[in-house]
Amino acid sequence: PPPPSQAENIIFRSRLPDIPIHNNQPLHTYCFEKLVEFADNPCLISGPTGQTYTFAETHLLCRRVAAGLADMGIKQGDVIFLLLQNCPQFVFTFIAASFLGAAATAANPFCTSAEIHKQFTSSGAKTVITQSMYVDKLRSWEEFRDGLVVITVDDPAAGCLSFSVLSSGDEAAVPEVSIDAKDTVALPFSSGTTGFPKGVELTHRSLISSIAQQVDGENPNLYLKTSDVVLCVLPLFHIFSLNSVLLCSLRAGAAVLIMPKFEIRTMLGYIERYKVTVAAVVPPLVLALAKNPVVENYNLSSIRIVISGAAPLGKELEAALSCRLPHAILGQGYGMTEAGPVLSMCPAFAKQPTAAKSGSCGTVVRNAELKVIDLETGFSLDRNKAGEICIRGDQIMKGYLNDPEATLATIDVEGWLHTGDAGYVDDDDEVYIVDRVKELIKFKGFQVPPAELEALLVSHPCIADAAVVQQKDEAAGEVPVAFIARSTDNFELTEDEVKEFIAKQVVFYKRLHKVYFVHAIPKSPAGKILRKELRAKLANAAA
Ligand code: 4UU
Repeated sequence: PPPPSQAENIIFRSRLPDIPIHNNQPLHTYCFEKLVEFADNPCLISGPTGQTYTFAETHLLCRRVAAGLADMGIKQGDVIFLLLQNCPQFVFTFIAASFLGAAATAANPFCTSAEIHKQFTSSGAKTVITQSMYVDKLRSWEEFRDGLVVITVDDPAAGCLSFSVLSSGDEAAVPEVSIDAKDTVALPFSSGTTGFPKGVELTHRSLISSIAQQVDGENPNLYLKTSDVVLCVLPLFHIFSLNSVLLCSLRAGAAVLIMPKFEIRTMLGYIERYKVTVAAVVPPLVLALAKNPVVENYNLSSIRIVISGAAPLGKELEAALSCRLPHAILGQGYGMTEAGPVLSMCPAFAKQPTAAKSGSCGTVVRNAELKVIDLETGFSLDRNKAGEICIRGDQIMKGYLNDPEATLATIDVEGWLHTGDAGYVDDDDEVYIVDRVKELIKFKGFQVPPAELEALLVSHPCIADAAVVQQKDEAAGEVPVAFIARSTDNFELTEDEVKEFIAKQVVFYKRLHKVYFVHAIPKSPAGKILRKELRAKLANAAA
């Protein structure tokens, strides 16, 4: 539908002035713009091996891998599939793709073979970079049998190539390509406001704009120094870590401490040993840092900034962590894959910090416009009034890959991206999220798309109809639960059978935590599931 007409939009902007952003160049050029200045500084530190790559070494490896990929036939416009835990090779390959004018899509290696295959085919990827322990997930694919090139960063499994075929490329032989700022460079997957996961086309321009909005200018909103050591424990296949940890650090000249997976003692040990100064976390990690008794045994005094994002952070939790890290600035970033991803960031992270209140997601990033619209009328709302948050600027996605319909449903004709988050802006320009009006469920910050689970459920012969919604959960924030209408003659289907049926087919965070049997799923006249009604049912049952 066309946007409703309102004489004038009420638009919120950053507390910080706009800055010039040179987003007309390739992402790798922008990230390594100050290579000469940073050349000998540590860039990537591998936690498990302790191996450090300087900026010069990192840049060299990125170019070698780019040449290696080109030798294997990867061309401009191709997509490379990363199925990796965090590791330096993730970084080399991601940046190498940028050099070639190609794009990288990264999937969670914990996903099932079928989940990974969906992303693989939908992204149109050509080559897979993974670890030998995940190769079994690819073996059943037709593409694998037909000779798909699979490269492993460790000792190659049967039928795979070693990463050394890439890293031994000739850095002087990186093909010259002419990259348009509107070319896609990263293709993370997100279900957005509705439906199945889709490829989110983030261009060179979107990512440069987003990084610049965070770390560029005289007074960066997120002030990273060349002496900083930034903790990279959140997975690089998710946009929070990829953008705000990795790419922002490359741009600002900070070192990135790479951890393949979260383990509390290992993480605390690294923080102490490498003197981590900036930690990007999700609320369950804040919980661990604030409440786990083992934290007392480590010296975490090097930490000066903790950025929490990807899910709501409770005030009590923030206060509890504050007690443990009295010298650190705690604050939130608010992001969404489609938004490039950052919409707002705590202003206390700035070089010239300004105060932020507990519970706020910070202020809208600079060089961007944010509005809050009435869910019914679409008209923009004034301060302190909650509605759907919309964002506009060069940082947002180009669109969903091969899905113009979903793109149009998310970015309107005036260029506003509709987030599906309900929130408001207060008198001090701070953004607060109060609810999620889209169907997406977030388990510890991980995306759980209900549509995916519903499709699996109705494929069961004893299930006539199904709806999946979130239920509040202390540890995970939210967990998916299902309402199920059984086929009339199959009343023997049990809750455990349903849970098991799903658990076999999905990654751990998409598992159902509860099943409610109902006679019918409430639907609108148009046939849409009335999720609000189901969520209200759960809230009433809990009260
Ligand atoms: C309440 O979660 C993300 C990106 C997060 C991010 C990125 C860069 C945070 C800080 C940063 O610097 O992306 P998605 O696409 O996985 O999920 C998006 C959704 C949002 O629409 C919102 O519902 O995750 C929720 N969300 C939050 N909710 C994200 N951040 C927050 C937050 N508080 N701080």
